[in-house]
Amino acid sequence: MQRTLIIFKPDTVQRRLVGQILQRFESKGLRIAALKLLQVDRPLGEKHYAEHQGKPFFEGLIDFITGGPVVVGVLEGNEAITVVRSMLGATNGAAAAPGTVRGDFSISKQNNLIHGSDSPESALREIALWFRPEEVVDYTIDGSQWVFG
Ligand code: DGI
Repeated sequence: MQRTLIIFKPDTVQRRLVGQILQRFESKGLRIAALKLLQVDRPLGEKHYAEHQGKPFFEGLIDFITGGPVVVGVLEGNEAITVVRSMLGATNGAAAAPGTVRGDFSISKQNNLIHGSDSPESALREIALWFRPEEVVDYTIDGSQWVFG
């Protein structure tokens, strides 16, 4: 069982697509371990995207992620990191395959709706950045043996 961080970026909230996309993750079998809506400030945005500091799109990316509230969550399941990344599709929505979240709902490189952690190390770092330990909840969903096998 693995945990991953997801962010419904400001474009998802503004376009009122949070419920529709969250539904995809739940239908896949992922369990919501944490979920909250918040306004991101620049220091938090810069920490989250620290690996992109210095790149030409960095300031625009921070303007974007702080441009309206986000919904951030932790999803848990078998190979959750890879499963979420493959459900999201390629970074550039214009190139993402149909059937993926970005392929179905985004036509932009920057406004690509959802962030998903890209490795176990990133997931640990990002979950600790966005959530206090007590905000990530351990519980069992009845019948989950039918989902996780
Ligand atoms: O892990 P991803 O979100 O798929 O992609 P990433 O970690 O390489 O980049 C983080 C975000 O930065 C991405 O979701 C959108 C933005 N980004 C990445 N490359 C570019 C970009 N934005 C612009 N405008 N141009 C880029 O080349």
